[in-house]
Amino acid sequence: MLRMILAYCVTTAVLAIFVYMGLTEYSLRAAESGERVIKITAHKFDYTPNEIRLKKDETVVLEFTSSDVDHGFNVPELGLRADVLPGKTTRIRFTALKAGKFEVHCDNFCGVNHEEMGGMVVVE
Ligand SMILES: [Cu+2]
Repeated sequence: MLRMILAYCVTTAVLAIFVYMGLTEYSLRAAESGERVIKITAHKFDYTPNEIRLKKDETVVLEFTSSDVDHGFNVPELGLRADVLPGKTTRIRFTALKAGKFEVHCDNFCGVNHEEMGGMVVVE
């Protein structure tokens, strides 16, 4: 029994180290490659920032989080979508392949003004 508990603890610790190394590696790679990280916070019923400006063909890392309830971030014309959840950071590596102004809308029902929750992605 004691052996099983010990084996379980060792396995958990090893997995935790691998996960930690994976996350560190990811952050370092993003920083080394010089990719711009854009942090977006969703809250009832808006995004901060509400407008994101990108350059065409620029690869960025979008970091989403919510300060209250579950939201979505959906830009159908760019094929970009994320679940934006409280207490969790969602990262998406994204390259805008066309220029223009693209509407963002929340696609996870988040309350009375959900239908009005939106933003803009401007690709120059
Ligand atoms: Cu919402």
